[in-house]
Amino acid sequence: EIDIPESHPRYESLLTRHRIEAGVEKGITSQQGLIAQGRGEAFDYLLGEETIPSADAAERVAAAQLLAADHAVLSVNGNVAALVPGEIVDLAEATGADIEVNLFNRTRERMERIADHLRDHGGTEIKGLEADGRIPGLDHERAKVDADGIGSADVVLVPLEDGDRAEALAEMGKTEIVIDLNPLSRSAQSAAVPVVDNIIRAVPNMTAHARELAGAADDDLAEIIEEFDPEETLVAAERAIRGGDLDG
Ligand code: PTJ
Repeated sequence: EIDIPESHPRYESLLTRHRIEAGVEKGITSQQGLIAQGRGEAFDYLLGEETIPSADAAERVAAAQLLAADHAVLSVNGNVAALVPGEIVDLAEATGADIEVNLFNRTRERMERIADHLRDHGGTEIKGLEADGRIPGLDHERAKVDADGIGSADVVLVPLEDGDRAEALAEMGKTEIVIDLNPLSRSAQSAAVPVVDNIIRAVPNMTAHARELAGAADDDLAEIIEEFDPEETLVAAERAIRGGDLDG
């Protein structure tokens, strides 16, 4: 990677930026991914660049959802692949979820590069290239999914997702876990489990929660899921952003 002193006050933010840049250079991340990252950073700055308690709680619920699912899928786009490739593979292993490459700006070349990149980080079966399923209500390219992946999943993790697709997936009846630093985004608003945190922190923390919950009984997972209120989480995140109340 690059040489940023760990003592630098914006160490994590600079490292993240560098990973996105390297992703663009490798043909993994789209140019629009740079803009998306900038948008995310602004919210992260306001959140204090830390996992607020309400986000940690949502990450635990997300882990419970993934463990309780019949068929969970982790959706990976160009930003996710650049920022947390190995961490996504770890989360898939900890929860038994599938990994599917699913792009907003879909090109065959980028699909393949991302799948290769995930395999370089330990991923084995990477879905997304079949594209034999469709999300209703979206235009052709943006609707493509694997029939035996997102197409038949009951729970999907869609980090940094575009609002239209997040809404369309929710309308298909899928339980949607969204990671998005903007609590006002349509993606976060349409999620069953909105996680308002940087994906860099969110994914490893979900894995830690999944490992801790691995032996939990079905009833206990169901209770964790049942008690969660997505609206409350969004309100807490917005309060933290507006007021700097990090206990939000
Ligand atoms: O690789 P592709 O073609 O699938 O394209 C991926 C992007 C992200 C470019 C595409 O889906 C897009 O344009 O997304 P948006 O509409 O910019 O939405 C991305 C959301 O993710 C925004 O609300 C950002 O605030 C948020 N975000 C950006 N970086 C992070 C983030 N959330 C969490 N962690 C981040 N590091």
